[in-house]
Amino acid sequence: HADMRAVVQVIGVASALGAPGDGPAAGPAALERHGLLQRLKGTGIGASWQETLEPVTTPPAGALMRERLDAVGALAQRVADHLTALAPEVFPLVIGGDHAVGIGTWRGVASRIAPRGALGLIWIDAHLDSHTERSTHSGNIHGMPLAALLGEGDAALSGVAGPRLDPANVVIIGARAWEHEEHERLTRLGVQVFDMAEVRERGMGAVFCDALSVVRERTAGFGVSIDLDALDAAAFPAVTCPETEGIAPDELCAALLALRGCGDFVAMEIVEYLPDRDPGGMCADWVANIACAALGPSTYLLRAKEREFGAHNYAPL
Ligand code: 6HN
Ligand code: MN
Ligand code: MN
Ligand code: MN
Repeated sequence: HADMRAVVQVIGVASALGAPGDGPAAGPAALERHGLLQRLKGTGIGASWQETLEPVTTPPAGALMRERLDAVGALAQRVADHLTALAPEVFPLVIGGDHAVGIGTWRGVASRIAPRGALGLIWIDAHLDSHTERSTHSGNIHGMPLAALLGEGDAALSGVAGPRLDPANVVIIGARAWEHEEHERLTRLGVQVFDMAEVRERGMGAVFCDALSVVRERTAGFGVSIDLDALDAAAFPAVTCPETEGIAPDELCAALLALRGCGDFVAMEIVEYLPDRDPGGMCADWVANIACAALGPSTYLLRAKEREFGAHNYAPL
């Protein structure tokens, strides 16, 4: 089924291990049913649904933090290994699941490009996701993945194989709800945060352009992690932790079009889709719009892929 020559390969991670409820585990299957892959192919790119990974063990509700950290860490390691094993020319699109899957995604992607250099990352989120198991208020591990990627917190998460992110190569866009400990951590580490006040003041396009220069400056490639709760809760209610006053979905899509010109854009992740809160499929349509905005064809990307596959051995057009 998986077309090995497809450039974009979708990897679902049907996990809610990091979330307070089990809803996000149903995200990949719901988006697949709603036609995400067909929408991607409809833009003219080669795309296939490569695999959907699931947790091997799911601790019961109310399990101890130790048990939950180990379960999330084990899944993250499997996601990282899975991405590392993909052919080098593949562009992975990871579909969550809650945002804790990002620990696996970005350690795996960083390993893939390590021979060429460091990874940059744009983290689009209403939250900062920079707690550790010691600073968390809620106890939910999806509030911790960015800290873990930066090397902070329990070894089950921060010790997943692969290079740590360098804080200088990471930016957050759209933040508007955080606890002081995670904000202090990011300030200490020097991660640049374009919060929602700045997005409103300067516009999403201008902020995204600045974010791109930061994550591309000292790196061999960069990725984009989209937590759908970055979007305004009124327009996109289908997430676990909805927050008002967020980014408008069409505003996000418009900004993401800039990615089509970036030959060093190496992976994307879309997480926290909650099908239970999307009975009409309106939010699933937005998810497809977002993926297509970022991954649709560009002359730059197609030429780069042609160089790798040979102009006539490459399946997209
Ligand atoms: N997410 N800061 C809050 C917490 O529970 O630690 C919210 C985390 C939300 C995480 O949506 O990916
Ligand atoms: Mn969030
Ligand atoms: Mn609190
Ligand atoms: Mn998040």
